[in-house]
Amino acid sequence: MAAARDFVAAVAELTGPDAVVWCDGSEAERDRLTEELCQAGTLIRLDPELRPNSFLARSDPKDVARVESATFICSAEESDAGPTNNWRDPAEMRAELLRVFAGSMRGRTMYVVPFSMGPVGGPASKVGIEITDSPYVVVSMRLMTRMGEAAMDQIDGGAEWVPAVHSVGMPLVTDGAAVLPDVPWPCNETKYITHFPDDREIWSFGSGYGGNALLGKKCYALRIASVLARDEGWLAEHMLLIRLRHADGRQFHVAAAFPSACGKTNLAMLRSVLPEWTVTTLGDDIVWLRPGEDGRLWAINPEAGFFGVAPGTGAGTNPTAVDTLTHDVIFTNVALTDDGDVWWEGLTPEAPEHLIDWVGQDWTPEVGAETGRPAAHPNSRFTVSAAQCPMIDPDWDAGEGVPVDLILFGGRRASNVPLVTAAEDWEHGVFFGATISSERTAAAEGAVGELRRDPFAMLPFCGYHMGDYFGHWLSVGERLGDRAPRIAAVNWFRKGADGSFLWPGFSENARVLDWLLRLVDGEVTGRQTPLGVAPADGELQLDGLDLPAADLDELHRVDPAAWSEEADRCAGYFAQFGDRLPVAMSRQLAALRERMS
Ligand code: GTP
Ligand code: SPV
Ligand code: MN
Repeated sequence: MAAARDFVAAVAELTGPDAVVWCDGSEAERDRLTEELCQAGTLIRLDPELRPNSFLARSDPKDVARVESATFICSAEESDAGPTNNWRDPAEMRAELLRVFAGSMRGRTMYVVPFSMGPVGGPASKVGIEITDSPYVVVSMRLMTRMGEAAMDQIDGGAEWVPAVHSVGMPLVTDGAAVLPDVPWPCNETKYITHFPDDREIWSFGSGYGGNALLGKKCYALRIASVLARDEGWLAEHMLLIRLRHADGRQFHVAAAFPSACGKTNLAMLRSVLPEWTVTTLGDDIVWLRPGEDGRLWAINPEAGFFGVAPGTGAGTNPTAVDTLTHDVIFTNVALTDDGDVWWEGLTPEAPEHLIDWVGQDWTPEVGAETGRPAAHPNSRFTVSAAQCPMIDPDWDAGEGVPVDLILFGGRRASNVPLVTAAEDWEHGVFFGATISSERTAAAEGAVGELRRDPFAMLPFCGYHMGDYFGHWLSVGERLGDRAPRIAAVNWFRKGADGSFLWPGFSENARVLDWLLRLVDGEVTGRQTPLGVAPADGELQLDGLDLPAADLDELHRVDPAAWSEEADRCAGYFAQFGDRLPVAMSRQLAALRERMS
């Protein structure tokens, strides 16, 4: 407790805010902050009838996504960050942070935000304190985590906590004591999203957006937590989590790792086209998994809300998300309608006749067509409490979590990767995870569409050496033995010769889950392919689906020549891990090569 207060005092001393406010997480506090944010022009209150208690924020156009190039893992040894992370010497980074944070909150209020990842006091939960000069971050953290007094009580009661310091990096008082005007979305060209895994500490400077600023999410629940998980024998993963109940009473839990903007929120809110299955949502982005006393792998969602991609979310693709967003939502970088509501590409088939786009300019479908500018930024997002999702699972808040039966890995692959392949065993499944590649999306800066390797969908989120991380997955599997969940690879994004998706996706994905769960239960056996186990003829339930036989063949096709090239690329990728690549992964790669020849 003293440590927490000393830490807050030290950060205040360094950053020089006008005031320090300890947040209690109350509704009154939220109302006060949103009112202030509206006054400041950061938030626009949406029409209270159409979208009660909801707001629109427009970020600085230079602060719209995670900045992977400015994300650092500052472990004592460079080799512990590994070749897939940016590393900085911790002492050098601390010196740089002292420099940029010095006076960075002048003229602003510093908020102290205690939060719990996982239900407060739960056996797998962890606490932290985010210190921030962004009230937008405070109201977002209130939706995304269990924030406020109850979390602080845990810290006061002696729970280990992670300090997480955040500044938008735009003081309102200069070194020469001149007072500057504020802007709706303060940020800084210089950005540092830094992690000190040895000290379990997070410092983030210069951005107010998403995972750069809501430090409980990627920084804590993935980068720092993956290190804790390595040391303590569990897994911190970029996964969704759902429960599927069969009409006959059986139930299963499925976790799935897909890269950013590759369909986790959609699958998390799956409305099954197969009437025998009912899905409920447990989480859409992060899952903490630990071997339980019964030898099974138990999962919790450490978050309390959804920070979901808006574009592409509509009644046809994700009706549950649409129904979740009817009130108490913070939208960021979507378009504003003339009646004070929001819109984004894909919300409805046709755009309204007039909008204010995400940069605050007039937008019409004609302007959009002429300029190619979307009305909503491709990485525009909604922030909303999970509790108001109409299909949230009754146990989503349960501290002990749920036992996992099936783990999926997937990415966006226009070619080569079949619709579904089950792994032979855990080691083969770890190889699936280690070899995920995906076309880049707008969730991070960089060229959209470019194919990149994204092992376990954790490339931007693993807090230590990726080779060691593969090894850690293998060791967890050894511990679970025959109680380990089944693992499978899926790809909803394979395209035909005309460039359109072959698989209808969305609610139809239930057909793939149905086959996999029947495989888990021994009802079907599948057929062997050079990649693993695929549905045998007739096993995939396709009734009611208008899918040409040729498309189905293409969805399942395994092209040996293309896969030999995949294997070469994979070998090139694995080479960077040197002797920290587990032998099991080289063995799996060699086996794949042999099956392709
Ligand atoms: P992060 O929040 O960034 O980690 O991503 P996420 O994986 O939760 O992303 P989300 O579910 O919001 O993915 C959004 C994008 O995936 C949208 O463009 C959707 O249209 C697309 N998408 C989701 N499911 C499917 C599917 O089954 N088929 C196709 N073709 N697209 C899909
Ligand atoms: C992702 O990019 O995977 C997200 C959004 O879930 S952010 O929180 O910004 O990282
Ligand atoms: Mn994510």
